[in-house]
Amino acid sequence: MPHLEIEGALQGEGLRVAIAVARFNSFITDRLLAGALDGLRRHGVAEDDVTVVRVPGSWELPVTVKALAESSKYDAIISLGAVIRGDTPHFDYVAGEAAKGVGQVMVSTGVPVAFGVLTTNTLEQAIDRAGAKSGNKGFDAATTVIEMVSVLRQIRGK
Ligand code: INI
Repeated sequence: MPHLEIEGALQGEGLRVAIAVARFNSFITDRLLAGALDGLRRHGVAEDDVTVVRVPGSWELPVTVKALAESSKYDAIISLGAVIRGDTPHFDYVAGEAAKGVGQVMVSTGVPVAFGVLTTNTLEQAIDRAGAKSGNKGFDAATTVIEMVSVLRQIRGK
């Protein structure tokens, strides 16, 4: 059956991207940021078109992402953080709110936002996902937003 298909292009030329990155667990998040910057650069996003915003922790990501999305200055936003399980329920609150809040901003504003927040049981699992065994989730977040800008522009007919 003939059908139309929409697929995002991985072409970042001209895109303005903001990255909100948590300083908590910066040993990990610095590597996620490096991966995201590499992913943007390698897909054609100009350095001058990228803004990095540092915030204390992943809890602060939703309100930051909201302000960035509502500013209309960015085509896409990447949120980066690392929430690593400890001995208390704190993990669940921070990880849950970060995921829910960032997701709500994307849906309510229509601006693509990548959830590059690691939620892991151990530091080793976080290291694996920040440039070691399991790739770099910051890099993946960069390609995701570039793809989603393209998908949404096609749907919106822009
Ligand atoms: N913030 C994180 O980004 N990761 C964590 O693992 C974490 N833990 O475990 O506490 C964390 N807490 C800080 C939180 O994000 C806020 O910055 C803090 O509660 C102040 O609002």
